[in-house]
Amino acid sequence: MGKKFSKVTTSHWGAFNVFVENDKIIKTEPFEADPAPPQISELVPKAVHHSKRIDQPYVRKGWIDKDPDKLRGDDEYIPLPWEDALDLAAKEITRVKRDFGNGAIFGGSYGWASAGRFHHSQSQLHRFLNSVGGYVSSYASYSTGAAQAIIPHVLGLNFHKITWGEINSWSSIAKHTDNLIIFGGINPKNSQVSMGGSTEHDVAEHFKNFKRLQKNMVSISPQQDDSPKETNWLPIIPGTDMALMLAIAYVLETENLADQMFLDTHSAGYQVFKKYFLGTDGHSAKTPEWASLETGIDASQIRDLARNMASGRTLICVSWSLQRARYGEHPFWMACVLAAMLGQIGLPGGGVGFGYGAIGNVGKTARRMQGPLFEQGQNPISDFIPVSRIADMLLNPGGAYNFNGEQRIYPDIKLVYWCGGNPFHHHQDLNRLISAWQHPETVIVHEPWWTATAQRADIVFPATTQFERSDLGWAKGDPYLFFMPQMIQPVGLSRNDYDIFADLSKKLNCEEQFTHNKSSDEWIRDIYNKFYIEANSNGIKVPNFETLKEKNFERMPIDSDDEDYVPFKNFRDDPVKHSLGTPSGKIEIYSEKIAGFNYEEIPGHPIYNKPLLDPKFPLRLLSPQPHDKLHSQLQAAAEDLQKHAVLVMNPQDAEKRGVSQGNLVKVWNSRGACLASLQIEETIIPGVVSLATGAWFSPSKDGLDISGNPNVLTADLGTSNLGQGSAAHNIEVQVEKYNEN
Ligand SMILES: Nc1nc2c(c(=O)[nH]1)N[C@H]1C(S)=C(S)[C@@H](COP(=O)(O)OP(=O)(O)OC[C@H]3O[C@@H](n4cnc5c(=O)[nH]c(N)nc54)[C@H](O)[C@@H]3O)O[C@H]1N2
Ligand SMILES: Nc1nc2c(c(=O)[nH]1)N[C@H]1C(S)=C(S)[C@@H](COP(=O)(O)OP(=O)(O)OC[C@H]3O[C@@H](n4cnc5c(=O)[nH]c(N)nc54)[C@H](O)[C@@H]3O)O[C@H]1N2
Ligand SMILES: [Mo]
Repeated sequence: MGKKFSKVTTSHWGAFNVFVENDKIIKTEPFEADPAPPQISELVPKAVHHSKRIDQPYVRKGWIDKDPDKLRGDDEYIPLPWEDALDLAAKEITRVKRDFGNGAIFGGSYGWASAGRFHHSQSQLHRFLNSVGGYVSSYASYSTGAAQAIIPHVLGLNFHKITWGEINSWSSIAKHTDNLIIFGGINPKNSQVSMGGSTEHDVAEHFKNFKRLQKNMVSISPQQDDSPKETNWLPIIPGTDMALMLAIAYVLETENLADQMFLDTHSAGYQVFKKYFLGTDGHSAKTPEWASLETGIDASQIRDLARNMASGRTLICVSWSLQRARYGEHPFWMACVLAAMLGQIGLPGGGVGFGYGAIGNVGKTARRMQGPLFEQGQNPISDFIPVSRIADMLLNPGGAYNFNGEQRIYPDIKLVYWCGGNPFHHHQDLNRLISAWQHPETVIVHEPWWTATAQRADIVFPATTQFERSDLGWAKGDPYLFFMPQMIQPVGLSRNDYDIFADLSKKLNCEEQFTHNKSSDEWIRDIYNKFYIEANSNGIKVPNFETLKEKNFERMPIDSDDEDYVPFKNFRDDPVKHSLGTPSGKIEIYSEKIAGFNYEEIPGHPIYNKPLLDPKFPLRLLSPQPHDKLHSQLQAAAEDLQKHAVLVMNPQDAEKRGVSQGNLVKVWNSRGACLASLQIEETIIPGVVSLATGAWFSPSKDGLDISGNPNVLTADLGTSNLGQGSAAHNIEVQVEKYNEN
């Protein structure tokens, strides 16, 4: 490794230049083609060489001593040589397999880990566990659990197919859309991030362009800065978008603005649903006056909004955050209903779009192609849980639960294996997870840093970061290809996830199956070569492996070829020949199937369920994504700069509590408490506070989380019996000034 050099790498943040001196990362600089480069240059070098890196393998003392009084999270760690740690893990996997079967191993291992097509932690773990006979997996994501369940019932398509395929591109919006009606915002800060990276961050640019084009842009959100300043802010009380949408439906119907012809030919069940919002089925009528009381928006503004939406080409954009809350399926379903009522599904720049800006590559036009892929193999175990039911599963082995029309049984998990995620950052109600986490007999974790999850494992394997190994960089929707060169030697005794699993597979007699007798470098070359052949045979010219390695990166000539793609056009043109994959073949405004599940909170059509909040805690807490980090990553360095996370509060609420800018505050409810540093802003509505995710959960002896992780406060309830998605947003809290000592 040369003494001093710089090279480009990519990450979930996109690409950047890395400067190395004497085997240390000294700084990073923006990638030249990125108009809005990520602001992580200070954090990367500090985090990679931080004292919180795990320097070698460890075992938890109480686990090895079989001491039941020592709990995970409150114990010591004993350093172990690699060989001994690997032996321990292999023996434990063998024991659990023999005594309980592979159905007692949970390998869901949700988490973003690092970019890179080969060293993708989850794929590595899944391939390894498949080689040893399988594992209980997890379904869907924390990001879009409810959406993935509801959208196929309504539009007959997998949610990812819509996100990456049936969507208007940014340029199509620029050309055709008059009204951009945005629920939950389109935030350039969120679009900085994408699975595998977005290289040219351009969301903010699109909005400047839309402004020049004089589009009508409305951002309906509890926080003004959820959308670029070019949009008009319509503040709303969180969790009440459904009420607003129903009132829009009411206006469209009663003012003859709904496209009855489109509804007749392309949707099913409108007549039944209509009775609900008109109030002719015994429910109250969903008038603008009714919705005004729920949403905090004037009835006249609701009327104007509905009339505007019916004039010109309208795209309804819904942020993923709306479904990351209790009853989150409804606003997603209802957005499809409104788009059907406007009759613009299948017209350029019209209809509905989910998650623009949520991650950077949504709406981009790079040609869809399969990137370099590391195969995970087949899992012989079919059992799974909806991803965010992890604590329920651990607390209720053998317990029954509902999911999307099925009644399922939670498995009895004896061994949890996590590689590339941080459940003690990402899961809701962390105090509940602490109890649940005591249930398995063994927890094995691979991590580069001593995260709260690593600190709650029995066997801890130190993993390299992406800078300590070579890899391939590619992301869906992005035109770039990267060879991500190894920059520095592994820090401490850390090893690549692949090499750890390769050694374990040797000890478990499945080495051949897991490694195919290849080193990681051979794998990288081979998966690239496969991709190279496929891409070239599809007419996409990509460089060969040696050339890419030499050049470091390449921009593929694949943009713009589906820029003008019109989602659902075929269905619009001929709904019989190109029927949707729903039971009726049409957009299901009423779903017999969902009605047949008999779930009270989600009957056969979308309804408004008032958020159920404990009135003892008067503020509503939002927990959005952090602007300066990817979830909890790089937090080792970030928390050195800022010890407590930041709570955003409206001046009126601050005044009531006698708290001021920069004060340390305690945020609490019946589930837990944390500290935060107060930021007072007019950009958030009164009654609502916002605390971004990303802090490293650090409870003090009395359970107060010093870091400010909102998940000590959030509720661990599924979105509904249908989706069982994570419901992190919109929970109740109280805030007061915190006096240290
Ligand atoms: N309250 C609330 N909670 C939320 C959300 C919310 O909106 N509100 N959002 C949810 C959502 S959408 C998500 S996606 C989750 C995100 O939750 P996670 O994806 O779990 O969060 P990360 O911090 O990205 O965790 C990835 C971990 O992988 C580690 N890692 C990085 N590279 C490697 C590697 O090469 N090998 C190994 N072994 N480990 C590696 C990192 O150090 C880090 O600890 O959070 C969820 N939680
Ligand atoms: N910088 C950065 N970007 C990220 C990530 C990151 O960690 N850091 N994580 C990525 C991941 S994994 C994901 S899944 C996406 C998530 O993308 P989103 O789900 O879009 O993002 P959030 O930040 O959770 O929420 C966006 C905003 O929604 C608003 N909101 C919350 N509840 C409601 C409601 O009931 N009604 C309305 N109208 N608005 C509401 C909040 O004010 C919040 O700021 O972000 C991605 N982008
Ligand atoms: Mo996510």
